[in-house]
Amino acid sequence: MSLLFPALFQAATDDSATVRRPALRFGTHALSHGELAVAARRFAARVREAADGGRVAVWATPVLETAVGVVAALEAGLAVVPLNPRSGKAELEHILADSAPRLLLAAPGEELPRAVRQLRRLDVTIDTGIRTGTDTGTDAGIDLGGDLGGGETVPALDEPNPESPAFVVYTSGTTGPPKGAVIPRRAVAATLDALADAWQWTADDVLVHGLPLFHVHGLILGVLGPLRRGGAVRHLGRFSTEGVARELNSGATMLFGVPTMYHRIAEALPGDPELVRALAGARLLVSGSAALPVHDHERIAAATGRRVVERYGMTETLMNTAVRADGEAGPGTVGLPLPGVELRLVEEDGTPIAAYDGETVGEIQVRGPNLFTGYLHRPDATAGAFTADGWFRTGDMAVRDPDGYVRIVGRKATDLIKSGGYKIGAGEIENALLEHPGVSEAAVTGEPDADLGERVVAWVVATDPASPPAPEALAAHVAERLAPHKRPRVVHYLDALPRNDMGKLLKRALRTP
Ligand code: MCA
Ligand code: AMP
Repeated sequence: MSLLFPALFQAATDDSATVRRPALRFGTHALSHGELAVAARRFAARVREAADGGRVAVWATPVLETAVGVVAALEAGLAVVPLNPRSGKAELEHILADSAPRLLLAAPGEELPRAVRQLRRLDVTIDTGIRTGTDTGTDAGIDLGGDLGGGETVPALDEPNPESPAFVVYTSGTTGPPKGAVIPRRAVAATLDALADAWQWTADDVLVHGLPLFHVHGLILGVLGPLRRGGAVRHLGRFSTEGVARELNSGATMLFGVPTMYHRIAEALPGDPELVRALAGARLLVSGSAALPVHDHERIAAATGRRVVERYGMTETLMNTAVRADGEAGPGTVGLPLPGVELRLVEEDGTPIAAYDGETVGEIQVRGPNLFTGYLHRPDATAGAFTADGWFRTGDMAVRDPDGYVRIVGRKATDLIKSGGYKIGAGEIENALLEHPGVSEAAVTGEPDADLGERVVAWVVATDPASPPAPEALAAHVAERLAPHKRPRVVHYLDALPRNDMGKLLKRALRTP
């Protein structure tokens, strides 16, 4: 029998070595696999009762309770809706109305905004079954039959159908509010096992990262990944190059980050010998969520002798390709399709491209067990996302090299912005800006940014051109409604937006001089 529920955490078997191994560490708060199994199973029973089969929202601050709450809800067989604790009012209200969670899990003491206060709240309690004053130390507390010493039993819950939803993760489109991607348990298991194969990821690995826990990258790959392997994750709470150096120099073996984090590492390396030593000694450095600039890749390689490997995925598809641990990690390549993933490039009209010439550009389409099942309450959007024969249209444009390596060269939609690794739809920001009384017209574009990859730029026609709203006021307006990472970093004021004879907005004409 497995330590946690079998299908998602199969690798964490119940041998006594795994039981004692570290599983999760957030600052000074840590749990071994055995402690996590007991705490999650105990809490799962409470979650299951309170949620009554409904979805479970998790207030995803970067703390141990978030990880335990997610594991417990999954063990209870329920779908988790991770919430960005910095979501603004409008975004939060939309997500809650759309996903209708029965319950909200949060760390004790966490102050919640008004929008979530109407939900039933359950504080995540971490009860590892280890009682002081008894001699039933860690081992005795973790009898996997469920006997926790003192005769108390915590039975494992039945493993749900692999097609049942594990997560509903909200992701931006070009227009309208974010859509909830329904990710089944089967996809989580498939993607984590494919990555394990690609990266020789084992129970001996200790991952470090400072990614947010309300997206696929930080939560599914960065927390469930190590747990499924029976290994460990140390979360930094908040990304810093000091934190990365400290953990990699004290036992961590792998680093996950978005390109902005690697950019900040590349900037810091010249003056930080501890950081150089840390990266040079790591087993694997992985970048994802956006393209890693060649310049940063090369600067890190030159300073540390290590090449960052990239993997390519999406909320809807989880992971599609990766540079393998034993593969050739060059700048600008996201590697080979993962085991089980079918990948093709197609022309504008849908014709598959046969060439592996490093030149012919096509849209990436994928099929495989890693895919989501659809957007919640959006059959129209789900249907539009797939071809008639079941390929998912990623909207990412790429070429394939003769050795099969995929290189992403761009994106189909200019109205999708990737900033700091977050996907941001221009439309949702335009709508938020238009709700400001000082804005009569608004357009949003993404522009290259050395740190963020792209920065959000707003083009605004003021209601009163004589006294337009200040850029900071517009940034705060968007941050409060949506989320701080969606706020415009630059605001340009125009007398009119450029339009063609039909009145259609010409976004391509909007470029910072
Ligand atoms: C600034 N702040 C504000 C305002 N201005 N707050 C409210 N109103 C304002 N007007 C605050 C911010 O909240 C934040 O607060 C601080 O100022 C700085 O924010 P910012 O400059 O936006 O960001 P940063 O702190 O520099 O963060 C860079 C980052 C971050 C750490 C790289 O962008 C990040 O964590 N990115 C990860 C994205 C990710 O995980 N994507 C995965 C999705 P404070 O200082 O208190 O924090 S993609 C995915 O999952 C797919 C599957 C894939 O392929 O991986
Ligand atoms: P999201 O929808 O937030 O999950 O972001 C998914 C998108 O991030 C993909 O469609 C790509 O455009 C982009 N992406 C993820 N990983 C990479 C990568 N390694 N290189 C380039 N783009 C990436």
